[in-house]
Amino acid sequence: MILRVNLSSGSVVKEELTENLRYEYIGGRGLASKILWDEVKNVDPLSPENKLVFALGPFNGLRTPSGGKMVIAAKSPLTNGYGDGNIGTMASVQLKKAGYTALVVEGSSQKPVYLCIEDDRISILDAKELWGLDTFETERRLKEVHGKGSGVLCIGPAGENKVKYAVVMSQRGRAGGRPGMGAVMGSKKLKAVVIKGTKEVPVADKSAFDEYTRAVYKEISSQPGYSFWMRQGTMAAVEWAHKNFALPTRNFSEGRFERFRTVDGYSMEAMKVGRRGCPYCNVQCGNIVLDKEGKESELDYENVGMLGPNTGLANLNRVAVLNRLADELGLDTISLGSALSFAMEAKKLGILKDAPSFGEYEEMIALTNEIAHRSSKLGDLLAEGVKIASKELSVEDIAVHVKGLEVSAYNCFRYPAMALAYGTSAIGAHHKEAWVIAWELGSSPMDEGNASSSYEMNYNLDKAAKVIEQQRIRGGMFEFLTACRLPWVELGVDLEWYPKILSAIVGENYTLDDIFKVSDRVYSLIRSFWIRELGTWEKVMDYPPKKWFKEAINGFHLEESKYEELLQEYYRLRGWNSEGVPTKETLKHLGLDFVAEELSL
Ligand code: PTT
Ligand code: SF4
Repeated sequence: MILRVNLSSGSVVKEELTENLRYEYIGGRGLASKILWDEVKNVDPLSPENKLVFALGPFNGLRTPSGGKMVIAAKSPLTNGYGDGNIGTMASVQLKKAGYTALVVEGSSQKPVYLCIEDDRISILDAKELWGLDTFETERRLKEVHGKGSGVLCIGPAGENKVKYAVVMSQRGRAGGRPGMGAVMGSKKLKAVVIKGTKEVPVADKSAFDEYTRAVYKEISSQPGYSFWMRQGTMAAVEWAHKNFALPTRNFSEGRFERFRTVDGYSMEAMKVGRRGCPYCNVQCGNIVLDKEGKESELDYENVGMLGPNTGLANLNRVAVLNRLADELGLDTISLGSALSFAMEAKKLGILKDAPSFGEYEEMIALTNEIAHRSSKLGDLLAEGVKIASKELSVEDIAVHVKGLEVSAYNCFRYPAMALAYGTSAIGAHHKEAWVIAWELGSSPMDEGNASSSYEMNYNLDKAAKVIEQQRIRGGMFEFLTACRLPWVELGVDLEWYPKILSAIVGENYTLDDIFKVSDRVYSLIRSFWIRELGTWEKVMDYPPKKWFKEAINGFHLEESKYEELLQEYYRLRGWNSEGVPTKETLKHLGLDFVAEELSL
C-alpha cells in the first residue's frame, strides 16, 4: 500500500501497490525513482509540486539482517536532479507495520505541522511548538507524547531554513538524504513524521525465511573481522585512507593528514562509551563518544574525515562537538565539511576575508550555526552548497563536487576507478553506490590500516565494469530491499543470501541476476530523470572535481583524456550514447519505452 498525504489540501489517499510496480522496481530506491519519474516533472524542488517519498522494500518491518533501513527521495534542491538517502530507523519498521510500503508527501502546509501515522489513522498535527527546535529535542518531545517505541523522522533548523544539504534525522545520529531531503521537508513545513504500526508483515515462506535469516545473523557474528568492526566500525578507514593518500585534507588539497592519529579509530576507541545502530542489526556500528562538552556524538568515517582532516581540525573531541552540532541542526556532515573547507581555501586565496582559516575551531562552530540559520552573508552563501557558492565567487576550480553534491571522504586524485564511481553515482558524488577504491588498491581497511605498497595508477577498462558491478549491488539491490550493505561489504556475508531471503518473503523466485536487471532499469530511469529535469545533458556532468585533474599531489593527478576513455567504456556497457544519454534501444530493452517516448528519443 502507498500512503499519500497532501499537505496543501489535507487529503489522505491509500493506494494499492501494483504487482507490476513491485516486480519491476522491487522497492526502496526502485519504487521512489519510478514515483518521481511519473509525478515530478520540471518542478522547483522547494515548491509544493515536489514530492517527498519515504520508500521501503521487502526486507523492512521484518527481523531481516540489517533490514531496518528506509530510502528518502525527492527532486534535489542541491543538484536539481534525482536525490535520495538511506537511513536506518525505527520509522522504517513502524511504517511497514502500519501497512505501508511508501509514504508520499505532496503539497505544502501554510503553517508548521507534523504527520502522525498510527496504522490506518493519519493525522496532520500542529508543530508550532516544535518549529525552531533541534532534531534531538524534537524527537524527545514527540516520543514523550506518542510513546518511546514510535519511529520519528524529523528536521532541524537547517531543514526549516532550506539549507540545500539539510538531512532528515532519526534516533540522535541516523541521518538520511544528503542531497537536501531535509530542505524539501522544510519547504513543505513538515517538521516531523511519527509512526506507530501494529500489523503483522506477511511472509510467504516462513520456515525458509526463519532458516535463512538465522543463518545470516550467525554468519555475520562469526566473521573474523566482526570484533574489530564492533570496536571501530567505519572509523578504521581514517588510518587506511591516510596511509593510501586518500584522506581528504584541507579541502582535498592533500591525501594525508600529518596528525591523523588524533582523529583515527584508536583515538575514537579511547573516547568511546557505547554503540548505536539501526533496528534488527547485530552489528550496531555507530560509535558513541562523549565529546568535549560531555555530550554524546556518533562518529563515522565520513563525518570525521570531512569535519576533521578536511578542515584541518586535529582534535577528535572538537570534531565530535561539530558532528553533534550538525546532527542537532540537521546538516549533512559531508557537505558541511566541504562547505567549511571550501571557504577556508577561498580565504587562503584571499577571496573570502571573513571565513575561518583551516583548523579554527570556534570560528567553524560559529559558521556552522550561521549556515543552518542562514544568519550571515557567508552562512547564507554556503547554505547553497559549494557549486553555487564557487560560481558566485568565481572560484569553481576549488569546489569539490559532482553534479552539485559534495564529494564524500575519499580523495581520488590517484584513483581513477573511484573517481568514476563518484562521477557516475546516481545522486552526485557519493560513495554509497560503488566503493571501488579498496579493490583498485588491492588492500582492505579491515586489515587494521594496511596500505598497499604495490599500487600503480592505471586506467584499465575493467574498472568501468567493476563500477557497474558494484552499482548493481550497492546502488541497486541493497537500496531496493532496503537493507544495510555493510554486513556484505565489511564482513563478507555471502551475497546469495539476499535473493534467497527476498524470495522467501515475496513468494517468487529471485536470483541475483533478476535483481541486477532491475538495477540496470533503475539506473537508466534515474539518468533519464536527470536529463528531463535539467533540460540538457553533457558528459562533463559525469566528470569528477576539477581539482583531481589540475592539482598534482605527491606528483599524481588524474588525466582527462584517460578518464574520458574509462567513461566511454562505462557508457558503452550501460548502453548509453557517448554523451551519457540512454539510447532508445537500451530503454526499450529495459522496459522503459515510456521514458524513450517522453524524452523524444
Ligand atoms: C550517508 C552519509 C554517510 S555514509 C555518513 S557516515 W557512512 C554521514 N553521516 C551523517 C551523520 O551521522 N550525521 C549527519 N548530520 N550527516 C551525515 N551525513 C553523512 O551521510 C549510515 C550507515 C553508514 S555510515 C554507511 S557508510 C552506510 N550507508 C548505507 C547506504 O547508503 N545504503 C545502504 N543500503 N546501507 C548503508 N549502510 C550504512 O549506513 P545518506 P544511517 Mg545514512 C551521524 O544517509 O543520505 O545515504 O548519506 O543512514 O542510518 O545514518 O546509517 O561512513
Ligand atoms: Fe546500521 Fe551499522 Fe547495522 Fe548497517 S551495520 S544496519 S549502519 S548499525
